[in-house]
Amino acid sequence: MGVVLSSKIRHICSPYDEPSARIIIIGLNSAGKTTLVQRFKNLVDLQLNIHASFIEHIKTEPTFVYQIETVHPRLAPLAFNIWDLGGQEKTRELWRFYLTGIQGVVFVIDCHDEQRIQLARNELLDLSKKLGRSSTIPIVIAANKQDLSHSLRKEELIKKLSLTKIQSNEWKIFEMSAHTGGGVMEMFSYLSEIIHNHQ
Ligand SMILES: Nc1nc2c(ncn2[C@@H]2O[C@H](COP(=O)(O)OP(=O)(O)O)[C@@H](O)[C@H]2O)c(=O)[nH]1
Ligand SMILES: [Mg+2]
Repeated sequence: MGVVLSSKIRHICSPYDEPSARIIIIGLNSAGKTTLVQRFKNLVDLQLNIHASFIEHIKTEPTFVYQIETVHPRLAPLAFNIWDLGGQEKTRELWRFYLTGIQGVVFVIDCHDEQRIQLARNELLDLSKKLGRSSTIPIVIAANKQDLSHSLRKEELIKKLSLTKIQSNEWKIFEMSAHTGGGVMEMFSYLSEIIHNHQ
């Protein structure tokens, strides 16, 4: 079936009976979605386990349909069930099937790939339409690959993605690097708080 299920699917529900939020991570292929999820898990491991170490190079394979990870950050009000969806052209047509029951979206942008920014913009605006006019599901935009020189910064990205056209959903941009981990915890903390406040 080509469905890649993570070997780490241990719990769709939280094992500690703590509240959890179902979120999807989407964006074009190679934007850094899988690296971002794995970096988040690594940073949480570092918080929780003194024997954990920072993974210098996170290796990823192309995600064909989806992978699921469950992450329990310390001190955050919610755990996350994260659905990391494939971003290839054919797979993007399937995103709409994963929108039911979600509480948040992380849209990852490769800020070093200016050539595909318009394509990413169209997918993002299309997603916000699919979520519906009255949707209050927060969209967080991960402005990824900030460690590379000439990456687009937040202000330019707001213009290039026409973010002001998104009226129904709350959105916020976070500059980050899934490689260095910069900005990653801030984004997930924000998402956790905002979803918690909506509940
Ligand atoms: N320089 C840099 N490269 C990154 C970053 N995040 C991901 N990558 C690289 O981008 C490529 C695609 O990453 P991947 O996570 O598989 O993308 P996905 O298709 O969106 O899941 C890989 O070579 C990653 O090492 C980042 O923050 N900085
Ligand atoms: Mg992937």
